[in-house]
Amino acid sequence: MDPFVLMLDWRTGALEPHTSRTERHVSDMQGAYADQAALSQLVEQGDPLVYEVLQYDVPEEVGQLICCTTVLHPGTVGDEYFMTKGHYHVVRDTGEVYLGLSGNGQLLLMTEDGGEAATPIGPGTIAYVPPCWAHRTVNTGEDPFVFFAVYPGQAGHDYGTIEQAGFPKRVMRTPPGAGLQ
Ligand code: PAN
Ligand code: ZN
Repeated sequence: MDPFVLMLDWRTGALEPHTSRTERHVSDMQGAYADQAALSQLVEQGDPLVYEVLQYDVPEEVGQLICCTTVLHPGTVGDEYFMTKGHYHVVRDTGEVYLGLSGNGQLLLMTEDGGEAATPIGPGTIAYVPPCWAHRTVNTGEDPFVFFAVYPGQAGHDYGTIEQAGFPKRVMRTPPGAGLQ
């Protein structure tokens, strides 16, 4: 593998060049949100894009580092903010670094033995995901939430464990009018 450079647009998350672009629409998120009826309705109303990941692929091997950006769009399913699927790394003892670029969100973390954590991420925030911690991001703002991530080449993504167990916390918008008398 030869050295290379990538150009990152901090506002939009555009990464050039990239070798893969993964889109996740509402229909790809079955079971993730509390409000199943709201999810079905959104799918029928045009199945909006929830997030996209731009990545520059390198060999999925020990020693390599994978660089990618995520653009998590603003929106809700019912009152639950748009979020990523969330995953453990298949190779559990691999960490990750997230760098917030634009917009605002939350990083939710958990371990298989009951550990829980959450941290806000905004422009300039560097969040460290230690080995063995599952991670999911949530867009709590009104603009796209954009962040850059670097993780070990051999890590792999285990989505199934999260699809079964979910995360202990859901991040909900306060419904309009709630709390007003
Ligand atoms: C990130 C995530 C990305 C999309 O690059 O893969 O934000 O989230 P999901 O993979 O949970 O759909 C990362 O943590 N890579 O390891
Ligand atoms: Zn990860």
